[in-house]
Amino acid sequence: MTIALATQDTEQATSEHDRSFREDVLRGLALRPKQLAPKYFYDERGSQLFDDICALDEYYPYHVELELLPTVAADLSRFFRAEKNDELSIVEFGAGSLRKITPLLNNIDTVKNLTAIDISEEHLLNSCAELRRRYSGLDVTPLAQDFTLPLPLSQTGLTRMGFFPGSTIGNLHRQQALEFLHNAGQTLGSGAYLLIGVDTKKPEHILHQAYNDPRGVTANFNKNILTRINRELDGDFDLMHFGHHAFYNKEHGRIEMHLRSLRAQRVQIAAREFYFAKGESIHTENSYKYHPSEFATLARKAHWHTRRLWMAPDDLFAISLLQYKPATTKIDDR
Ligand code: AVJ
Repeated sequence: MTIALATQDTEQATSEHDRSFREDVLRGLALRPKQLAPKYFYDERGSQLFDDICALDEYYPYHVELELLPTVAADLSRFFRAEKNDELSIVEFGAGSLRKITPLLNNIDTVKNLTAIDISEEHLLNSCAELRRRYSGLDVTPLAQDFTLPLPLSQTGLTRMGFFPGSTIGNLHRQQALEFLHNAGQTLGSGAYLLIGVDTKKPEHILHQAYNDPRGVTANFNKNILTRINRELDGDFDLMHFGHHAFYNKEHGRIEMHLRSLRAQRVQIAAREFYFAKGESIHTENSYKYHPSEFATLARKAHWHTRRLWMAPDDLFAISLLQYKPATTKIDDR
């Protein structure tokens, strides 16, 4: 029953999504510097390319977090038992291929239901179907939408835990991250938990390699957004004349990805024309890196308190368990 309802919701979200894609692309390419939102990477092909990135040795955030998760899950199982929260409802933000939920489900036997939110509908529905086959007692609800939007969650009476792995929060700049944390708190409710994976600051060459793999998978992932614009918005980008450019911006503590115009050129999109100077770039993604203490301070500003912190070997990645305790009075909010 939940499944039928969720399907209706996703159909609505999809047409809205198509409209905003067109508007966002036209608006973003009219800005200086030109920019596109990273959520638009994830059409069917883009989601596949992201999975290919995760298979690369250079892309450490995926492997390192996945290796840390069984330990986290075993600790969590004990933690929730001690807190007397017997049954758990998990909401995964930006669920993608749903590979990271497995260690949690295998180690915590009190998870009753899972709401999986992801913008890539096909990909999400396939992953949810597979999960249902593997965990027959689990109630799985897909929601195909932008995970930063408010969620229509039904009351369950269970303890809620948001799950936001992969350092996807790194795509958001500080203000957006605060907004996300605030909204997640409002949706999940007072006392709820959020298990969040956050990539750390580290020697630059490690970061550089992760976003400049020698096989060019990341470059293809980046350029796929142009292919998508060509197909869905009647564009005529020539992929030969754009280059992948990713670097660590130390001042802002983030990896930036750009698509750089390799020559002066004009591009048509939805019957409009856009001019690119040689060397001009489209900023397609930020991936912020946080020291664990930096992240705890940010979360605290949105009333999320750090209850546990797990660090991967060499501090390559961090996973935090936060708890939402919104201030009840203004005096509290210092
Ligand atoms: C899925 C947003 C966490 O920022 O590392 C991977 C996306 N971009 N390689 C990241 C990505 C280039 C990834 N996130």
